[in-house]
Amino acid sequence: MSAVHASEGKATAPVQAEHLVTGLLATLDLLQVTRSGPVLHLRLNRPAKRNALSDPFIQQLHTVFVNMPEGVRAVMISGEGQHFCAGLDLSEVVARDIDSAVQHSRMWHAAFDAIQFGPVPVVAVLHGAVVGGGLELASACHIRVAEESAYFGLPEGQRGILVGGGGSARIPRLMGVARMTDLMLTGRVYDAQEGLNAGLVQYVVGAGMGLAKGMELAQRIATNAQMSNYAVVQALPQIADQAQGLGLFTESLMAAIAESTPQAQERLKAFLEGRAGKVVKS
Ligand code: 1HE
Repeated sequence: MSAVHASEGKATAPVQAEHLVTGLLATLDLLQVTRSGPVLHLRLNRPAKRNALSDPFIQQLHTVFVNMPEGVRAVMISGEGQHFCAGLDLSEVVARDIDSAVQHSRMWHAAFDAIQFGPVPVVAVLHGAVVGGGLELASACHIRVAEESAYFGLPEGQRGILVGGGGSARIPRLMGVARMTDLMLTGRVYDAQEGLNAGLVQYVVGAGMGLAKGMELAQRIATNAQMSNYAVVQALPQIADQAQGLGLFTESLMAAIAESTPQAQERLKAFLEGRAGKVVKS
């Protein structure tokens, strides 16, 4: 564990017990939303259907990210039941015509863009099946923690469809086009360790350890200066897509904005006065 996660020189506050939120987010029936201090925890809550993503489910996810409660600094997403998410609700696909199919995919894009380019970093805790649209959802998050039970697949090829939730843009940026092509054409399934080796996830933990690890990371992320976190989740993917010259210019602008915030000024001063944590080995 790094020693620089201390906020302005103080030890990280103990994790508060999770409590159910009130208001709009409490009315969402497919998500259970709880809060622990600055961390909002979203549980995909349709275990009988393996958290398959129906239209209302996608809309409810979107609702959370455009109605982020005051003071939330990081989000954790996990799945109830034996699996993180079985992907698209296949029962809804059957009756769709071409116009509504395009609009359906665009609805997923809007929701997952709201996650990736939303106000705060998002940690996904993965277990069991993380397949199809479930992997697309995970790839819209910023940090992915996999329990050993997690497995990753893109069964769209077998179902006669293609990814439509942003997977073709996001997943190759994590694992490369060749690996994604292999998963889609052959139906290959990666286990948690293979997902780690391929760059799909950043952490693998033992059975039942995912939520604790995800919450530890989310709480630590929440202690960073807000503008630094915002710059990481907004600017890094944009810069990666830009030509180098434009990317460097974007970096200069974003760096100047981040370092000019009062939070940054206070943190820099704290280090210089010996009040902040040092960088040490894990
Ligand atoms: C579903 C779905 C679903 C389960 N849509 N209802 N995704 C897939 O191709 C994955 C399909 N699902 C599976 O392979 C398996 O269900 C699992 C490996 C995830 C879980 O297996 P298991 O044995 O624990 O559960 P189950 O018995 O298969 O399923 C339990 C119930 O969930 C059952 O319904 P029930 O009414 O008979 O109890 C299943 O029908 C239901 N269920 N998965 C609808 N996906 C934007 S484009 C994205 C494109 C994609 O995501 S394609 C990949 C779709």
